[in-house]
Amino acid sequence: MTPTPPTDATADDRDSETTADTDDHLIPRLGLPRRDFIKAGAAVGAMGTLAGCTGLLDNNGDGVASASDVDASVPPGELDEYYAFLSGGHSGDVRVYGVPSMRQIMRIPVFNYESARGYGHDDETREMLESAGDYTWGDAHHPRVSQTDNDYDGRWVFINDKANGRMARINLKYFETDAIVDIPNTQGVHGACARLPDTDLIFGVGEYRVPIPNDGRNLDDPDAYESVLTAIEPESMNVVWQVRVDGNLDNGDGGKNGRWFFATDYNSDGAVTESEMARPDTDYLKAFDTIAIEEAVENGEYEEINGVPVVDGTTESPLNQGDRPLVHYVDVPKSPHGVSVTPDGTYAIVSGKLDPTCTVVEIDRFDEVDDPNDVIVGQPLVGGGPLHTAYDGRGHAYTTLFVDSQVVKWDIEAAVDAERRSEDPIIEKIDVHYNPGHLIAAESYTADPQGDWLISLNKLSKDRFLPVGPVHPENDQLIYIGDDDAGMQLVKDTPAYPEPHDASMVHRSKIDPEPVYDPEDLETEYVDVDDTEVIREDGRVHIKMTSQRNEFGFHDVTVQEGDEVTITTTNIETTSDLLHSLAIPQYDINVKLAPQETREVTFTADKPGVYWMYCAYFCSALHLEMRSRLLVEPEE
Ligand code: RUQ
Ligand code: CUA
Repeated sequence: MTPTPPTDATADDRDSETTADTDDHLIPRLGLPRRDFIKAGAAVGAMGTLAGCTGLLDNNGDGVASASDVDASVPPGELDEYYAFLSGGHSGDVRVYGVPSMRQIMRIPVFNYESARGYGHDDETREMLESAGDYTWGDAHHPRVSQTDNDYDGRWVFINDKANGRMARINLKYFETDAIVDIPNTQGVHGACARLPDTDLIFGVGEYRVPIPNDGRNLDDPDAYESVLTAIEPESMNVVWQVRVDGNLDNGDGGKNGRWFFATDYNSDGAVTESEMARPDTDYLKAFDTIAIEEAVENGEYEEINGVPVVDGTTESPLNQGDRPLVHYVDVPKSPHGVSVTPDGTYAIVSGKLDPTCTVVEIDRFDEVDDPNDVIVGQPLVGGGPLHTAYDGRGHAYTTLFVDSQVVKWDIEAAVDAERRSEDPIIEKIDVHYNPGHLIAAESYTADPQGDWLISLNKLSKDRFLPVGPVHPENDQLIYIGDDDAGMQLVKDTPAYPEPHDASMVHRSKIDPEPVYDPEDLETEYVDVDDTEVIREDGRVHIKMTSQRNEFGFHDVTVQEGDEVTITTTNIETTSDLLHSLAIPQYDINVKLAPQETREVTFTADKPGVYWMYCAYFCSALHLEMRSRLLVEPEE
């Protein structure tokens, strides 16, 4: 999303005071402190960590240092230290980068049909996409990696579809999407987060207010529209409950101790136009007591709507009046956007978006205070257009400033000690190019961030890359944050196809993908050399065949015009990285087959003629010869 800035300001009219502040902190230096040297050294291999003491470069001539002497190159043949999972926005996919090289290693289709991976082209993935709403695209925003005991466990990535109100699960054993659920009673599921420490619930944060159920009632009565928070069970991907609230819901994050979930609300008035939505000086941070909500569901205190127990969490709800309210409403300025919980679980930090502050909320105080606003313990003045906050595990917060085109580093405890709206907790600001949305620090969402790398996901790149027409790439900038003395150091620009939103960064030791499929994990039955056959029955033809270098199990198969044809193909290779595909272009088929993978595709042979079935993955010198004929006999 592109948030509405309070003014039209962009990088070009940055506050000169903050720029000067940046300069002060970005001073040339001789080297990294030892601990950071070790971390950086591990990241880039033994060599080349300090590429001489070059100082900082004013490489775009604006008088501001914008590159550093931290060498983030990863030599050919060497591997990165981190996986970064970046959402693809309205491309609908997830991109996998290696950090610090920022090389894009893989793309994982999620809400988009994609031919290179045959996603949406075989029966199983097509059915998954169609049964979850039959949409052809999605807007993937918030990739969150599953955790156990507040640390990444390498099992799954969950990601929302902001456009169509869906939630998807990516299986990290195979780096592929294995489940999508279309969430009822909501439009535009924005935030996507887990209940921690163990990812036992996934939350979809319902952004758009609509009538519930949305069946034609209350069409033009916005006061009667509602948003819901949705809880999803991660193993089954079933929606287990929802909570309706006043106002709307935007971004979210889970507390670390299995109880709290936080979501921002930029439309507390329930408005339907931009100017009305931006009018109130405060909107809400909502704190959901998920344990109390589960108790209400267990006690039957809900209304079932479209098959889902919906609990009433509005301010007027009787369930919200006692000493254990389901949802606490905290007033925060102004159209707040991101919320994230600090690694130690002490605070939830909310970004003001239309107010130049972040609001620090002490989570334990919810049980102690009568007025929910008394949970606010700090409110540093961070700069223009604060959107999202990440952590280094050393007590610092890093917040993107959309309007100022900067990332600001500030001290969390200093913000608690300082007066409200004070700049004292600010440590430094660094210019980014330009207009950042999210940012992510290595393992920032866990209890133990790594504290070395940070990526600022900038919405605009303007002139940072060769011009490619009116659609510009975005710019994911890599910043080194491992040296508090030297300050934040901008290391790398990375053009990104529109439009990444959020990311999670995971140390490579926590992810262990399989190089080859285990046939046991696949729904479709393995076809071995002895199993190749053609089964014909009442206008249905089932072709079971193998694929291997350099042929399919049949050189030709004849079917009748009008037959419903199913082809099941197994790539019987066991050599890793040796893929085949089954492409029948005139029938719009292209199924990918990784080693030991079996896929099935069904179509109606409604065009008589000769159709080459060929392999679209380059598999050997005789790859072009890997083709067989499908002969469709005309009806008599
Ligand atoms: S949002 S740029 Cu969809 Cu995460 Cu804030
Ligand atoms: Cu098999 Cu190309």
